[in-house]
Amino acid sequence: MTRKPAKARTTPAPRRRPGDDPQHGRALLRCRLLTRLTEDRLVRLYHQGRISGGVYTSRGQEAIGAATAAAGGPDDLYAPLIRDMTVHIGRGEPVLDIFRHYLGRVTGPMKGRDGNVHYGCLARGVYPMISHLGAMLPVVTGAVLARRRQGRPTVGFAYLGDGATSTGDFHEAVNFAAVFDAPVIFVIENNQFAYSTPTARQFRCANLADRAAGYGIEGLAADGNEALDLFQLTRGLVERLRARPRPVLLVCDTMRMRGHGEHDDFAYVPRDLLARYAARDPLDLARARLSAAGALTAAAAARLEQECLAEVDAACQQALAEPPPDPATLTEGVYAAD
Ligand SMILES: Cc1ncc(C[n+]2csc(CCOP(=O)(O)OP(=O)(O)O)c2C)c(N)n1
Repeated sequence: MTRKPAKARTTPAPRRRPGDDPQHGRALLRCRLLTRLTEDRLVRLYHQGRISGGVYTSRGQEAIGAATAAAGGPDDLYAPLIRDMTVHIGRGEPVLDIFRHYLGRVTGPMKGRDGNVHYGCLARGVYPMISHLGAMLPVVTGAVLARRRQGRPTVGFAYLGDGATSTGDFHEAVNFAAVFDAPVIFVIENNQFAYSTPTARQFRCANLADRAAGYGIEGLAADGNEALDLFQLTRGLVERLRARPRPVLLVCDTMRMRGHGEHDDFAYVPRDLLARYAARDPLDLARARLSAAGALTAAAAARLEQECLAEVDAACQQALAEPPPDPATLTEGVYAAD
């Protein structure tokens, strides 16, 4: 019996774009996926009344933290804000510790004692934030200068939203960093709204990167939803700042796809604006790009999602089973013990 010749495979040849890097591309996707699944679970816990405090998600802007967190070295400093869970995860914060912290568990990184968005890990160079807009910017600037005096080639990453660019702290930190050549990347996440205030009511310049000239520094405008391009750009920038220390404004265009927090129905956000950015969802863009480059099959994408979901499930269940702090220890850790 004669066998029919096997049909020629019709899979299209991979289309690589400049900057495609399968290994980093998959790692960045994993970071964003873990973040999205973690935040989805936190939103559910919030609506179940199990979280005291608000939940402010990064939905739609996950690429910025993922790309910039991956671009730094082990001795660099990061000051993420409420929407920067990809920075925490990208710098190595276990998802388990995030659930512990949001649920106020004694086992968490802050021992269940601080507001649920105020967490970090100094050992990993990630500062716990405080809520006052702009307040972390001078902190990072000063810390980087201190490191430099110790002979350490640290670069700092200070995150802020478009709204925080209207604060005095922003001006003071950027001007101080410019005058003293502090190697700080001010990562401005322009997500089009500061709570209900649109960017048209926040600044007049065409792009916030234009402000850099007034401080005598470099300003870069980037697409905040394309993680791989942003990663390549930031990695190059870090190398340049290590060699020649100075601050840079890195303005990333993106969109806040939810309300300011889960308590906010964001009815004031134009639906066509949301639709425009929904078509450029950073996770969808990443999956499409990796798959076009021949670096992610549909099966591998599904496997990755299953792995991340299992990690989130296990972390959430474990944290829920752990205890809050003992009220008898309330005053412990408030004052320095000598
Ligand atoms: C100095 C100061 N003013 C006001 C607030 C109240 N507040 C908290 S978040 C927020 C909006 C922040 O917008 P933006 O900086 O663009 O960041 P986004 O929430 O969009 O990520 C405001 C007004 C604050 N925390 N600090």
